[in-house]
Amino acid sequence: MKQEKIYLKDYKSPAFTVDSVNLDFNLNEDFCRVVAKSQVRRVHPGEMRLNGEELKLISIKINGQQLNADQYQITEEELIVPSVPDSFTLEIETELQPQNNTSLEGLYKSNGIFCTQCEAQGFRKITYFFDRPDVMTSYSVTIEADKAKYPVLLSNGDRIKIEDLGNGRHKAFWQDPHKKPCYLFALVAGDLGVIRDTFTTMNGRKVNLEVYAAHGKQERCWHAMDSLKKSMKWDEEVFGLEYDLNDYMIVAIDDFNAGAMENKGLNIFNSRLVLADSNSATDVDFHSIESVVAHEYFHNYTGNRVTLRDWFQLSLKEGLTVFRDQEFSADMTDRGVQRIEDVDALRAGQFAEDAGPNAHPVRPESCMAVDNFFTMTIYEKGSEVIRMMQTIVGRKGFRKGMDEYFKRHDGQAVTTEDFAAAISNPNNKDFTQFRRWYNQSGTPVVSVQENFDAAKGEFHVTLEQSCPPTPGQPTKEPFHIPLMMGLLDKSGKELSLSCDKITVNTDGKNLMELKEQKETFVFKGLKERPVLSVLREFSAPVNLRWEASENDLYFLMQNDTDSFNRREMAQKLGLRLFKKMIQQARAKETLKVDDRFITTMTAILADESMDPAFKAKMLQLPSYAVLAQEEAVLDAEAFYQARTTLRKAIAAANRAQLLNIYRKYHGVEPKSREPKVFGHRALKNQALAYLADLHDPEIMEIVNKQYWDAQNMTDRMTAMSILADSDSAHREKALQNFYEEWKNDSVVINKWFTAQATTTSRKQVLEDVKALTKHPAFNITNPNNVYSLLRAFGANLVRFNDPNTNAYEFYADKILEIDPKNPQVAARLCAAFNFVSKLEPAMKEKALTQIKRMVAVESLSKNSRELLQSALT
Ligand code: 0A1
Ligand code: ZN
Repeated sequence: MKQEKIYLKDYKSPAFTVDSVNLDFNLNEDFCRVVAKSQVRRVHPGEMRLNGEELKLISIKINGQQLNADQYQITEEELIVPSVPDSFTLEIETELQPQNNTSLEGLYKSNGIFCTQCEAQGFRKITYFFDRPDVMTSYSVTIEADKAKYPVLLSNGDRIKIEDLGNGRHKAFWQDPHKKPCYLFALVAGDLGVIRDTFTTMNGRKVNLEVYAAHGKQERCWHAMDSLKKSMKWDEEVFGLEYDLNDYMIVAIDDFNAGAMENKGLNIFNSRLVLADSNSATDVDFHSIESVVAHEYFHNYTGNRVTLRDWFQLSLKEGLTVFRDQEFSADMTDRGVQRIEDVDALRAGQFAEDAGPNAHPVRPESCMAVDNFFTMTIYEKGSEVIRMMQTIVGRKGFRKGMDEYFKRHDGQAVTTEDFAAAISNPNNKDFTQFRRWYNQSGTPVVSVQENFDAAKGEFHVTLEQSCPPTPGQPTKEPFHIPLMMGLLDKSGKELSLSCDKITVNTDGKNLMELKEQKETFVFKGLKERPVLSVLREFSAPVNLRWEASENDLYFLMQNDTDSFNRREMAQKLGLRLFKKMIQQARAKETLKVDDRFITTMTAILADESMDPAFKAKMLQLPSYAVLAQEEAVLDAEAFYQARTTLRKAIAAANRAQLLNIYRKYHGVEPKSREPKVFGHRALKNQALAYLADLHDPEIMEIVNKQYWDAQNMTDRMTAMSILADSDSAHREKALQNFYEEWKNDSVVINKWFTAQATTTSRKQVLEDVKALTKHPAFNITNPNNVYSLLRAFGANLVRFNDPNTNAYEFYADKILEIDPKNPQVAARLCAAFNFVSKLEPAMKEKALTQIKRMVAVESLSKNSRELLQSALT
C-alpha cells in the first residue's frame, strides 16, 4: 500500500474532462459487470490517468477500438493510457464482487440490498474514472437485475423507464439532468418498502418524495418524510432555494460507515437516522433525524450544485451545510437551547481534536487518507467560521452574500476563498485577515481584562489573543475575532454603549472585532461599574480566559439578556468548583462542595418562570470531555470523584424539589413530539438521574417503575441507562427484558450496547464490553454495532482510562481486527487515543505501547496509520 501524503499545493486542474457518461450495471449474486461509456475531452496535453482500485478490468476501448495490453498500464491505483485523441469515446468494462466488499465504499451489499457509497473516493472501486470532484459530468444509468430479488432499482435524477427483459430480469433507465462529480453518484437495488408523499415548490412544481426501508419498517419513515418537507420549505423561505428535480428519494441502509450521504436526488442514509417511532426512538433521535435529513437536503445546493474543487476544500460544503442545518434546527425548536447544544458538541469534540495530535486547519494542506477529512474540525468548526461571517455582516448581509455565491458559482467546483469572496464583496468587507480561520489550526485563547475608572466614568475592556501551537504550526498570526457583547447595569438592564470601536451589525448586535493581538475597548459615560457580558451566543470558537469575579458570574447567570451566556456562566462556575475538587481528590483530601453553587441550583429548580428545556441545560454540569480539556492531567478517578460528589450534593439538597419536578412532568403527553414536551421530558428525566445518584432504594423503585411502565423510548432508555449504571437488584432484569424485546431490531439494540458501554459508576465496564463483543447481537462488520459499543466505550473517559484496567490493549486488538475489513470504521475508533499526552506516566506508557503495536503492523491502513502515528510524535 502507498503511504505518501498528498498536498493542496500540488493541485492541478484536470487534464481531461468527461462531458457525459453512460453507466451500465449488470447485477448478479456473485459478480457485477459495469460498462462505463464516457465522452472524454482533453483540456491539457499529457497522458490519461484514471483512478481505479480493486477492479478487474475486462476491456478498454477508445472510439470502439479495443486497446491491446501494450497500449495501457495498470497499477494498484491507476489505469494509464499514454496516448489518446483530444476528444473520444472511452468504453471500460470492469467486474466487481459487491458481495465481498466489507469496506462499505464503492458498490456493496447490505442485508441483500445493493447500494453504493462513493464519497470521498469510492467511485474508483466501481470503474476506472477521473475520481476527483472538479470533473463534472452528465450521467445516464441502466441497472439490470433479477426482478424478484431486486424489484426496486434506483439511481440519480429522473426515472426514464423500466423494461421487463422476460427472463426473470428487468432493467431500469435513469438520467440525471444535472452535471455532478462522481462522488455524488448512487445506485440502490433491492426489495424495499416505501412511503410516498409530495411537496409543491414555491413555483408550484410538484416533487415526488419517497423514503425506502426494509420491508415492514417503512412505517417508521414518516418522521424522516416530515423532516424532508420542512427542510424543503425552510430552504425556500430562508435562502430562496427551490428543489431542482422531479423526485427526491431517501433509502435507509443498515450497514453504513457514516450518518448519511447527499447523492443527487438519491440520499442514502444509515437506518439509525431514518427509522423512528415513539416506541423505538428517543426525543434525541427524532431531533437528530430531523437535522440530518435537513443537512443532506441542504447539500443539494451547498455541495451538489456548487461543489468542491478538491478534497482540501471539504469544509466549503460541510461547514456551510452544518451551519445551515443548525440554523434550521434553531428555527424548528428553540434558538437558545439549540445553540447551547451545538456549542456543547463543538467543545466536547472539536476543541479536543484541535488540542490533540490530529489538529488540522478547517482547510487542511496535506493528508494521507482523504477519508480522514470527515472530522469535527471540517464540519463543526467549519460551521462556526461561517457563523462568524454571518455575525460580521449580519443576517441580511449574509443572505446577500449567499445569493452572490450561487450567482457566481452555480454548476462549478470551487474553493473556500471563492466562498469568502462571495460573502465579503457585496458587503464591502475585507476578509483577508478573517481567512486565517481557514488556514490556522488550534483553538484561539482570548483573555479579557476589565478596569473601571470611576473618576472618568470609563470602563476599559482589554482583549488579548493567542493560539497554542499545533502540529506543523508552532506560531500563529492574529485572528479576526467577532465578540458579541453587552454591558448590564446593577438591575440587569442592558446599557446603551458609547464606544467608538464597537461595530453594530445589521441585526443590531454589538461586536468587539478583535483583530490585533491586543486591543482595548473604552466605554464612556458610565456612572457606575457595569457588568460585562462577552462572547454572547458563543460568537467565536475560542477559549475565554476571564477571571471575572464570582459575584459577576452569579449575576450574569441570573440576569444576562443572552440566554447562551446565562448557561455559560453556570458552566464556568461549575468548572471553577470542579477544578478545586479535582485538586482535592488528587491530593487525597476531603472534597468540599460550595454552598453558594448548591443554593443557586436550588433557586433554578424553583424558578417557575424558566423554560423547562433551558432549565435542563442550566442544571447540566460540565462534562468529562470538558474537564479533560481544562485540566492538564487526565486523572479519571479524580474527575469521577469530583463530578459524582457534586451531583450527589445537589441531589441531596434538593431531593423534594427534584421529586416535585419529576412528578409534575412524568407521564404527561408521553406520545407527544412537540418540542415543548421534549423539554419537559428532558427536565424530569434529568431530575430522575440526579435523584438516582443518591443510591436511595425508594428512588430506584421509581426508576424501575419508569422502565417497565414507559410509554416512549426516551423514558425507557433513561431508566435503563440509570439501572445499567447502578448495582440495583433491578438491573439485570431490565437489561434482559430490553434485549428480548428488541433483539431483532439492530437500530434499537445499539442503544442497549451504548447504555452498557458508557456506565461510569460500574467499575467492570471493560469486562461488560468484552463480553458484549461476543454476544450474538454484536456483529463486528456492522459499523453501528462498532460505534455503539466500542467507540462509545472509547469515549467513556472515566472507564477507558481507568488505571486499574488495561482497556487500551483490548481496544487496540479490536482496531486491528476491524482495520483490514473496514479501514474507515477502524480509523474512527482511533480518536480514543487523542488524550495520550495528558495521561499520567504509567497510563501513558500503556497507551503508547498499544499505539506502537498497531503502527508496527505493516498492513495497517493509511486511514488508521495517519491518525495513530501522530500520537507518537
Ligand atoms: N457527505 C456526508 C457524509 C459522508 C462522508 C463520508 C462518507 O463515507 C466516507 C459518507 C458520508 C454528509 O456530510 O452528510
Ligand atoms: Zn454533509
